[in-house]
Amino acid sequence: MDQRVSEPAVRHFRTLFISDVHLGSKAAKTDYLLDFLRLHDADTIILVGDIVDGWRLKRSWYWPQSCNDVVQKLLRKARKGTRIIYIPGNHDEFLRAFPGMHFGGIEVASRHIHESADGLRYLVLHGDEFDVVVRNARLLAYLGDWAYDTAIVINIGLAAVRRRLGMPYWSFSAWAKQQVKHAVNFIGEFQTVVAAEARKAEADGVVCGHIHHAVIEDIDGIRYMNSGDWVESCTAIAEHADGRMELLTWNVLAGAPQPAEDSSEAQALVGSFLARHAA
Ligand SMILES: [Mn+2]
Repeated sequence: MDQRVSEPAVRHFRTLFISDVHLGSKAAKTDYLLDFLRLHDADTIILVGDIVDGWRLKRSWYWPQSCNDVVQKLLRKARKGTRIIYIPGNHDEFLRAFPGMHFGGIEVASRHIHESADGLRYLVLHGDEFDVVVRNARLLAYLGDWAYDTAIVINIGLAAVRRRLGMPYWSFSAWAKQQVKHAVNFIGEFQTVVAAEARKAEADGVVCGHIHHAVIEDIDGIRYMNSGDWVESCTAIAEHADGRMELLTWNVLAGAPQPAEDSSEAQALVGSFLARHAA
């Protein structure tokens, strides 16, 4: 598993999409992500949600040095000129209260339109807002567009109420993944719904996360890309200089061990956020 080879070169991309790291969860593969971030660079890095697992942290604090190292690595890239956009997911929804905000050079946005080098428009979002649609796909298809849009608004509203009451976000996808028999069907439904949303936004494609299932494929003429996760699969979507998209998997540690970075900045940033907003 731990195969170290001689120092590999840093790969540079136009864009990197990373999602579902779940920092603060013991399952987060932070050592693999650190290794990946050290050996991969980009003009723009888009964090597609669930980077920090705020709900897990609220239940019990788990924040080892490697979590600070990941935050520090990203802040350093931002300082060196990488544009970093953070699209919150349901596990880091405390950031959703701050669209348009910048912290440490990182921009927070609820959604983003990414224009690729080959002139295509990609809608970038986390994807949890479609849980309710996937769950009730058949009913909503029957009731039509109005019910579909209303269901999404109600889902967002309910999430806000649960948040105010200190209740965790109820994730349909997490529940559905436990129901193994339904999981394959669920992934297909989710992909279809997200692709339809991209078409509504007049985009050529979509980049999302949330369901921890990395893939690049065409769905009904829409390029559907899911950047996967760093809990199990250790995947990212990379855009080459010419706009070509590639799914990267980083499940072998390649880099040499490195000293821990100065984490005071990362610690202060995360600490102040959680103190104010996840208390
Ligand atoms: Mn999610």
